[in-house]
Amino acid sequence: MSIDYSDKIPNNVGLDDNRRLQRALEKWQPAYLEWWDSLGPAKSTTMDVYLRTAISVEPGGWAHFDHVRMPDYRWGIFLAPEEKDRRVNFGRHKGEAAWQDVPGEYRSELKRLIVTQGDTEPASVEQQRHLGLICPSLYDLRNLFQVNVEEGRHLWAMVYLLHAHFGRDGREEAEAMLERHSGDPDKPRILQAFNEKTDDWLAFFMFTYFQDRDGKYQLASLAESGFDPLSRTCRFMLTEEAHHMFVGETGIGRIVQRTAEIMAEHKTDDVRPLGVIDLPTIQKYLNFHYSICLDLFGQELSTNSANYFTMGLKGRYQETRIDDDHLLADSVYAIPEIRGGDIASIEAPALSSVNERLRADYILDSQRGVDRWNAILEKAGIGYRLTLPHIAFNRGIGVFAPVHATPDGRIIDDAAWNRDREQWLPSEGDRAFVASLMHPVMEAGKMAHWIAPPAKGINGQPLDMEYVRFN
Ligand code: BYC
Ligand code: FE
Ligand code: FE
Repeated sequence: MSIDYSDKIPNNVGLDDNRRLQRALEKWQPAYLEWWDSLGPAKSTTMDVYLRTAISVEPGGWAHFDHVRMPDYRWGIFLAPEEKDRRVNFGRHKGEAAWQDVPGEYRSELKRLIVTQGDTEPASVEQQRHLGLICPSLYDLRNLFQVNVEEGRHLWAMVYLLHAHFGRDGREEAEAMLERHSGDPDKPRILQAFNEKTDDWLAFFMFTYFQDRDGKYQLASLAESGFDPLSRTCRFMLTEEAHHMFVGETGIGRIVQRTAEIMAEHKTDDVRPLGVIDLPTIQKYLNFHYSICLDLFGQELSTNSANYFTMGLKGRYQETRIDDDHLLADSVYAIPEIRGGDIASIEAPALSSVNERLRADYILDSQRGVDRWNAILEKAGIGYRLTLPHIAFNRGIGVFAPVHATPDGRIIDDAAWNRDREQWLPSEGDRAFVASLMHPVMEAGKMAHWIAPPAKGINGQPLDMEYVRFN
């Protein structure tokens, strides 16, 4: 199905035939644009950016590349194609036809899931607002804006569901999405990781590697939903998520590569005076971003998530490929607990542990990129290795929240934590050092000194193409 960009709101949901919904969304649109102007990418209004836009939602057929004036970008509403005879695939309603309308008895749970998901999208744009001013290259600037416009569209996707299916409450929730702001002391974003600062490009790449990957796992679980419009929306969003994680993985890979080259060339670990980011600082950023993202999966034992599962609203990762009864009535799952100052494991009802299971899937996936970064170090003959810290390290949600643990998983007391935390998490000095490297590089084909060039350009274009033009 192709998408008509002459519409005020490009869409494949038949907005033209639904005047009420169209009017509601057209009313929300100016507030959105005002938000984008004031809290979206800073100073981007004079730029033409080589962006990928969706022109069709069919698999493989939707990517169109062109220079777009940032203020002319058109956010639209796209759902993945309808799957014929789709069913609810898990929980109490397993086997029933998937719902096209919100089941009345699950209205508030569904709304909460959609609001929580929606809230993260504009939050990330706010967190990344100033990065364009200090971009390491036009290639990277373009990638930042690509991520930002897609996160903006993800907000549109959730706002569409709220307007189309939740009446007056939905409209109020849609407005509130633009009223909460990342880091706002009075009206913060819902999930803590979306209130943290993302002030430099090392943080940005860690964000897109780790935090967008939480997006992948949460969206994949929501894509299993028995509420079909949510499933279809999330399935389309997932096609965009891959690029966000690519930006993160290759971004960190390029930083690691540059540092490794300088270390090998000068035969030293002391690379800060040589203008690149030392590996221990990269490890500290990794520790921070990974640990705050583990919190995004919620508590190990969660009645909320058990209910979402039983109700058929939110499944497990790739639910339909799992070989079990999809009811989880009697099965168990191992979850961590603290026993006598040590970390142990107990069996818990699998139904209450779906948050923990999703976190475990996420951890496995997170390791893959770390292995690839280490392969870069190995190839350069550098002995240092990056690692994911222990699951107990620096946690704010769940069983580990009340304790302190080292990156290798030893429980320690407050005094030890306060003494050593700056060895494990970025200190103000570390952040100031990274910030000192962040000078904008805006000449086509040029790269900041602290990062290697990417292996190839966007969409088969040369690296020295003008990915962003200035008017
Ligand atoms: N921060 O029952 P529990 C993305 C609260 S990222 C603050 O364990 P539950 C993106 C919780 O609300 C994907 N509070 O948790 C990435 C509950 O409160 P009540 C975003 C937290 O309900 C990059 C209480 O603690 N999508 O798309 O299972 C760029 C008990 O918790 C946190 C989603 O998250 C936290 N981290 O919640 C752009 C999907 N964790 O009931 C975009 C939608 C828990 O005591 N959300 N709490 O008042 C959900 O599926 C679930 O709500 C959660 C876990 C995964 C967040
Ligand atoms: Fe998103
Ligand atoms: Fe994303």
